[in-house]
Amino acid sequence: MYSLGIDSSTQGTKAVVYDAVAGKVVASASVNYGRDLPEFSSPDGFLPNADSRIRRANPEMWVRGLGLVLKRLKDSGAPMGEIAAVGGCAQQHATVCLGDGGSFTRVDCPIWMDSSTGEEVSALDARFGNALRERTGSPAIERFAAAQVMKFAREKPEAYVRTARVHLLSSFLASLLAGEDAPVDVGDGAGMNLLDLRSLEWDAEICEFAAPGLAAKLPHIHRPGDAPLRLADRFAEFGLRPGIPVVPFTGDNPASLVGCGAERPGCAVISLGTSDTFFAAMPDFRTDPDGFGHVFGNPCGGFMSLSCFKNGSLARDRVRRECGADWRFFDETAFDLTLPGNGGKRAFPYFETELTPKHDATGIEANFDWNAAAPETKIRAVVEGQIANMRERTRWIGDFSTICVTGGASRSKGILSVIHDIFGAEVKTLDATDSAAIGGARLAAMAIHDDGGAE
Ligand code: XUL
Repeated sequence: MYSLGIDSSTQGTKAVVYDAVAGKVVASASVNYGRDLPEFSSPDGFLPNADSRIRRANPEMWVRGLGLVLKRLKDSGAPMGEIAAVGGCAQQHATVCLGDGGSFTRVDCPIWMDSSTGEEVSALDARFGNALRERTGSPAIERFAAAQVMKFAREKPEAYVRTARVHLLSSFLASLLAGEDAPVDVGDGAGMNLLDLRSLEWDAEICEFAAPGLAAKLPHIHRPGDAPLRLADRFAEFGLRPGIPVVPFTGDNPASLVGCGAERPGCAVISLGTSDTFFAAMPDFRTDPDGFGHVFGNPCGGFMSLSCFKNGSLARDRVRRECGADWRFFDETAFDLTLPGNGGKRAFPYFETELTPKHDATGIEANFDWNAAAPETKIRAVVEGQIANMRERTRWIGDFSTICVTGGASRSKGILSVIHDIFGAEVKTLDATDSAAIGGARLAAMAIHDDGGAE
């Protein structure tokens, strides 16, 4: 008995068919928005904009990504008819606005990379101050729904009024699969600045301050253990069995926590993707005193911590290209040619406005002559800069003797050795790099179990 896990990430959609008993992926497929859906003019998964604070995408691209990945999975001969439940996740914080008939009332949805809501963040801060962190697990954050919807309602009041439902991308995709309005899960829902993490209810006061009538436009909340939805008939087209459980989708980071088997406290996870993230299951509710990190719901119950670094894999790729290096050189050779510590040479890539710490998009900031340095020196300097910054900014989460590293860049022996050196921890990787999709599939497998089947 298999489960299906879907991950709608920044740069594409992935799907895995997972055997939860054997703990392995039996089939997979992927779609890259830049290569496979060029008609959306989003080579990196968002519409290019000269203002690096504005990062938006056409939601139709995510709908097409879902259909295409299922078609590819079916065409690859995956055992679609033996799939007993569906789960999944999406990039966090992207909001999708729907009118009464389900049409989009906003065709340029802000994604997690958007940081154009400085004014709204100041207004939330001025009104709620520290209470926002205490109630929702995070201070006012540019990419979160409260600030994003506040801006939308202010700039496009007529479109906001026509909006009947404000979904996260995760709950929107689950709605498509179920053919009915899906709830927001507590993992992804916590990344909105709207959810009271103690009561697991929408905070009526913050919602109303963000935009008039917002609470009524939000989906209901799915708590760990609530009943799943059911797959809509039209997915029979892909060989799936209508009526199988669909577990409400969560965010890609909460899903990765489960995909790495780190849903119980003990092991931290570093996910190296478009964003680099550091997270761990949290036994108690504790917020970042410096205000950069977040507390999210853990889809398996309780909480998780998370710190997010925006200049992740796209920054590494840009440095690699600027160095004229291939991936083998970037992932391995550069680290064989240099020593840990790099003789004190360190560089920080700020190609996108950074979240942790807050920093404008100024490009490379190095403590040595960047242009004159050898490629291997630049590469180690950037990787050590990224990981040292991560270490400093995640001390509030705690010390861990084991770190599970996932995401595309976890294939890099060089990066893994830097994580080991800087965190002083044992470093583990998964056989598959798709921990977010696997996490969705594992959550679905738990629902088969609850449904009377075997995990
Ligand atoms: C987490 C965050 C990113 C996205 C990437 O808060 O913004 O990690 O989830 O998909």
